[in-house]
Amino acid sequence: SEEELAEINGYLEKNIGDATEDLFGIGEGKNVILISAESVQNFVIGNTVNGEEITPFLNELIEDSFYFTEFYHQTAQGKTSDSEFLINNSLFPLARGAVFFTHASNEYYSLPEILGEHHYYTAVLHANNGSFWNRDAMYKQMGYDRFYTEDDYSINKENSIGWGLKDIEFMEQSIEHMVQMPQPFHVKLITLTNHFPFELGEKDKFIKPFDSNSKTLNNYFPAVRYTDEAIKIFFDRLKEEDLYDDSIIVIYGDHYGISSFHNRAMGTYLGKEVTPFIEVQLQQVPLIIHIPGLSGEKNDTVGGQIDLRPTLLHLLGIKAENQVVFGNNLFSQDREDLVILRNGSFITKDYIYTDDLCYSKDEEMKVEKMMCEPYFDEVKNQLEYSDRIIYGDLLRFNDFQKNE
Ligand code: GP9
Ligand code: MN
Repeated sequence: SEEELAEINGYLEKNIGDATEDLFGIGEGKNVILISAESVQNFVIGNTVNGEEITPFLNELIEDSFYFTEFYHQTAQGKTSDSEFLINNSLFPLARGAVFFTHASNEYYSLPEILGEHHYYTAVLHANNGSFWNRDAMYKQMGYDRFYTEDDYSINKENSIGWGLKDIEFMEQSIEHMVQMPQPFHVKLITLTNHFPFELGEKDKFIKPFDSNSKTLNNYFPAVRYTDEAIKIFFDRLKEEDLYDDSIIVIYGDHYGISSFHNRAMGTYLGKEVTPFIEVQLQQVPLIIHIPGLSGEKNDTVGGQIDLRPTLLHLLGIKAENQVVFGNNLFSQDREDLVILRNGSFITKDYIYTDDLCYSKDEEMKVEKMMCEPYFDEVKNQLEYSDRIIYGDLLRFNDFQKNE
């Protein structure tokens, strides 16, 4: 009901961070390009396998970008679609099922809709079937102008592998679509090659696989390396088409690629046992925000996908005061470092809570549960309030939110 939404709003207002002026509006009016990097986890960044870099391009890009060193995915069973939901709405996905399927006819006030109000042309590019994850329905509901699906790409045996069109081909063909778009545009490109089971043709393996008893983990590395190359080519093509200077480019991982099923092999790679404490940290995905002309910096705030929308709106100079959102601007100095994973595990500046145990990040060991307790209510409230919004379709009562 309306009262319910008012209660949730009252709660959220207390939690709104400052209004830091730092970087506010720095990207105003620029194209906003999101790259959803399939299954790319943060542990590959700056790392090597068999002595070879896994993400040479991203490593170089980070040097003149804002790179968030501790950023978590918050997805559940809805995988990629959950990450899209988090980023567009700054709400939590559901604990079970995929909200893209179960609540596609809800009222939302999504990122594409907001950008549309600011005269952006908005589109998603993804060379898969348009109805996968119910995207065609949900994208309409979230206000995208256009969804480029597999029907908009030329796909054949030679240029595809595994799930479909190879990332390099996808990037090249996507640029052809982008040059046709009115500007400013907001696009999201969703890569696909680095998807389980990480299949790759021999000539696309730019680095050698890992050697362990997990074929999945072994093949993960060359597959990530391939996606890194595709992103590099995308940047080259952006520059050639004169789209680079007027764009903000954001690269993030959608969710983990290596499940806990492969913990043994992962432990061999990392050189340490994958305990529940390490496993939570393996839920980190890269977040790189590249703004041409700015040098950027490394940022160690503890953030999650739910925070990306407020962060982007901040950079674009779009005020977000009356929005019903659970994330906050990652550039804010006095934001609370707290990330809540969908299973109820959470991460603060100093602690990790998972499986009913509290761990100290500094000491890398279990500590008294009371150290984590101060966060319990907030974690519970946030997940519950977000769920109530979705189950009750509460945003339909929120007609005061549309500012400007
Ligand atoms: C499919 C792609 C991969 O279109 O998004 O889906 P996933 O299994 O990662 O959710
Ligand atoms: Mn995915």
